[in-house]
Amino acid sequence: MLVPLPSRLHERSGHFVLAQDTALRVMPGAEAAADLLRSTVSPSTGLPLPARSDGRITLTLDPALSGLGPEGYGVTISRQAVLLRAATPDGLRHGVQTLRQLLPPPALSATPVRGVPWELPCVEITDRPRFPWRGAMLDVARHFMPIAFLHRFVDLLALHKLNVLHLHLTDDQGWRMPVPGWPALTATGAWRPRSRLGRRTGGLWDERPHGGSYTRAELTGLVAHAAARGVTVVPEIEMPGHARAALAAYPHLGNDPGRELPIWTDWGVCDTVLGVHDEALAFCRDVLTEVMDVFPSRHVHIGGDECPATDWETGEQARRRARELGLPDAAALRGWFLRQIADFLIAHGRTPVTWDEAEEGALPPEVMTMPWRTTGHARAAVARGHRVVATPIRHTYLDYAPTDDPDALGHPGAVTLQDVIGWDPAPAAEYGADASAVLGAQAQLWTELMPTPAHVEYLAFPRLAALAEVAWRAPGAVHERGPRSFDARLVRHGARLDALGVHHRTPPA
Ligand code: TNX
Repeated sequence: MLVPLPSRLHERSGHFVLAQDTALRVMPGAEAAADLLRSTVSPSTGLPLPARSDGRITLTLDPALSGLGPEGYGVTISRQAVLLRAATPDGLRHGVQTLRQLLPPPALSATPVRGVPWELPCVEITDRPRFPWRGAMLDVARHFMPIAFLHRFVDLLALHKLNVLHLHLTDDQGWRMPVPGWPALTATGAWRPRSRLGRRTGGLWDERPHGGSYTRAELTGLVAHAAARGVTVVPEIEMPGHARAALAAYPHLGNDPGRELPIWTDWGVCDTVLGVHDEALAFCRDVLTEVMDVFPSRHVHIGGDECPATDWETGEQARRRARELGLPDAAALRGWFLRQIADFLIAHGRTPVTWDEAEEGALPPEVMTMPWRTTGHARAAVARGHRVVATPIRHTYLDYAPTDDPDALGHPGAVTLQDVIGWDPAPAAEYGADASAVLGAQAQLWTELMPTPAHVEYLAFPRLAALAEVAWRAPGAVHERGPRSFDARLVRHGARLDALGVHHRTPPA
């Protein structure tokens, strides 16, 4: 039934029936959860669910449940009453998502549905997540995604009890966030004249200009929408590589003062990277100052991956900088650059995050790492004292095709549903006493091959539901068979995704 699978679930016979006069008994501190329940369930069911002191659905904060951690909750449904309890508002929110999933799937529809008996099965649930970080990264740089879709995507994350939306806001092909004092970032850097269509090998181009950027108000609105659903928006600004859009807007931030380069229209790893002079670092600090103002998230991602040293090896300024710093070679400038920026964020009370290659440059242990290559890179980062969120390409890159079919959407080299659901983000046998350094797991949706929200949804689901499950469920639950197996629960979950209008794949039975 539920996705992700709860830690403890007892099914009883009978149902609690919701009717026009069913009311919510909302105890102090549970108001936000009650609003979330009403705003998601009333449009489809037509049930007003008013707050009343004699309501039969009780939502209450209960410190007795603090043993379940900051996100745990309990749900008890009998024929007469529903009780949702948690020690925290976040726990209550997860309980609300459980109630939404326990209702018949049409309850998830955005528009009124008639003729469905709105009943909840009698159950006793005690639930808590395995990991505190359960995320999805969405790349809005390669293809711009409308703000309305980001709201919808947050709603979908919350339904799966995922609690982090990692927004990849800048890359070679587009810059999506306005920064005061740097207007060309979005005026110039948000637009490209054409886009490669599909994979690099295809040789096809979409000749339409593509682009877009968010306003500050849209981004703060997204942060608030997400917070009301227990989701933190973690922003990412890529540096010093994957920065061609910024360089197209402000060529003097690069390594050759005389060079003007257009925004990149291809996919892959771009040779042009930020300069290492004071202006380039000041620019990054300026951008991150605005980022910290818009995004309250403790974690701020600064990229750090795929940064070729060609520009620095050939650039006079960069070579001089490397010499002055006593670095062994120009490539070592990456670690130095990221260290300057990481120190800046740490001084402002934030936790920097980088992709794994970056951290080879001896970053301080405060820097959190996303090891995206192999499990070996994850273990190496942990051994160096970093905390990590597991993001291995083989299990979490949902921009790879879901099957080996050569016509399947996504990069070749399938990441199948089984690759996701059969994965343990922190196997005890590998990490031993270090397992607590693994904060969680996250899916990646790089959008080179996803020009529209529909493409994103299709590659995300149902594999993102599987990711949500491995990040939430207790490790022992991998072996659930029968009606509680993931495959069995996915059948009903597909009906939920249908009710939500999500473009999703239906794996063959
Ligand atoms: C590698 S993973 C990248 C991205 C691409 C992705 C495509 C990582 C940190 N960098 O720039 O979009 O591969 O799968």
